[in-house]
Amino acid sequence: MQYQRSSALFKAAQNVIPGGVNSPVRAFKAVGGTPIFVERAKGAYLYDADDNQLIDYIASWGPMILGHAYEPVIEAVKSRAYLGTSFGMPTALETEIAELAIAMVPNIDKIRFVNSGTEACMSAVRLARGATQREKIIKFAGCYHGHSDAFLIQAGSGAVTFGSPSSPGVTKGTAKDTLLAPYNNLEAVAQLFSEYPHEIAAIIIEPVAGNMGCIPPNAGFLEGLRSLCDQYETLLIFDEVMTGFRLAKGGAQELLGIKADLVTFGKVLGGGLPVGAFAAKKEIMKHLAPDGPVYQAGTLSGNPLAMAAGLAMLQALNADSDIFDRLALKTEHLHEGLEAVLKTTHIPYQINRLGSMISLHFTDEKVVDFETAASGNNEKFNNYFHGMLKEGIYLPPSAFESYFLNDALSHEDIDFTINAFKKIIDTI
Ligand code: KE4
Repeated sequence: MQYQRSSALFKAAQNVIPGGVNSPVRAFKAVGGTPIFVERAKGAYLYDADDNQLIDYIASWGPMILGHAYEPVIEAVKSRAYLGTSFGMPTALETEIAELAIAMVPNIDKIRFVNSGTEACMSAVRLARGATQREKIIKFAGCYHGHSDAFLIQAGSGAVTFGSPSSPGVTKGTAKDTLLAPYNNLEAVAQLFSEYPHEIAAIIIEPVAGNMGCIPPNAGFLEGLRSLCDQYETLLIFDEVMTGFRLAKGGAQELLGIKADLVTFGKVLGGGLPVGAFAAKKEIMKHLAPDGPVYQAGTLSGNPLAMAAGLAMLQALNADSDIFDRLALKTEHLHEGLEAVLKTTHIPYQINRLGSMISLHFTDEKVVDFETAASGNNEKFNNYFHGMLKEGIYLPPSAFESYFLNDALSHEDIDFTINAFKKIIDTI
C-alpha cells in the first residue's frame, strides 16, 4: 500500500483546515502516520486517494449500516435535490420520517430533528433542565455526547484520544453543573443523588458505550439508573446517536428493555447526511418551542435532502426483519476469528461486543469503564491498526472507538480480515 496522494492532500489540507481535518479523530494523531484521504466508497469498501481498496469497519462512525452508496438512499437524495435543497419551511417529508421513527422506537410520541448528534444531546439536556427546573446533569467518564460545553468534561472519543477529555474553553460555571461518575458504577451515581437530591435534571448516558471502545452495560446497571431517576424525579436520557437504529429497530431501549425518558439520535438516522434528533413522550416535548418556553432552532433542521436520505434508510431497516440479527452474527464471526488468532499468543486482550458494535483492547483487565479502557497497551494498538491497514483493513484510528459493522460486509470480507490479523499478529 502506498499513500503518496493522501500525504500530498494532507499537506495541502493542513494549510487551510486546522489539523487538516474537520473532525480531530480523522487526523490519525493517536495512531501516528498520515490520515487516509478517501475518494469514494461502495458497499463495504473504501477507495482512497491512492486507489487502495480498504474493507471499512468504521462505516463513517456508524451511519453507513447498509454499506456505502446504498442505492435507495442515493436515489432518494438525487430525486429530492431537483425539487430544491432547502426551504426553511415545513415539508410533508419531515412528518413522514417522524411518523416512521416514532413507530420504530419505543416510549416516544414526538421527535425534533436537528443537524448533528451534538445538537441533539445539547438540546435534550436543555429540554430536561427546562422541564424539571433543575440545573445539574450526570454524565459518565469516557462517554461522549458531542462537543457541547456541558459534555466536554471527561469526554470519550476524540477528546480522550488527544488527552484532553476536559477541554479548555469550558467555563467553571458550566463544569460545576456536570457531575461525573464511572460507567457501570451504580454506587457512584447513588452517591451523587444523595449529595444533590433535588438538583439533578437528567442523567445522560450511552446505553452501550462506544466512545471508550465498545462497553456494554453490566447487568442491572441501566435498571439501577432507571430506578434512581424514578426515585429522584430525574429524567433518564439515552444517547442513542450510535446505538439508535443500529442495535435494533428500537435501538438500545428495545434490545435491553429499558425505558428512557428522552432519546437522542444521529448517524444512521440521516443515512449519511447531517441529521440528529431528540425525542420523548409528549408530556416532555410540550415544553419545547414553539409549544413551550424551552428554545431550540436550526436553519437546516429537517432539511429535505437529509430527511430524504434518512427516510430511505429507515424504510430499508424497517422492512428488513433480520438485518440486526444478520449484523450481530457477522460481528460474532469477526469476534470468534480474532479471538482464535489471539489465543495462539500470550498477548493480553479483551474483546467487547454487542450487536454490530465491537472493540479489541490489549489489556488483561475486563474493560468496563474509562479507567479499564485506558489500561490498554497503546503501542500494541497502534501496531495492530497500521498492520491491518497495510493488509487493506480500515479500523478506527483510536483505541477509544467502537467498530461499526455494515450489512454489505460478506463472510469472505470477515475471513479476509481474520487472515490479515493472522498475518500481522507477530508484529504487534
Ligand atoms: P456528532 O455531533 O458527531 O454528529 O455526534 C456526537 C455524538 C453524540 N453521541 C454519541 C454517542 C456519539 O458517538 C457522537 C459522535 N461519535 C463520534 C465517534 N465516536 C463521531 C466521530 C467524530 O467525532 O468525528
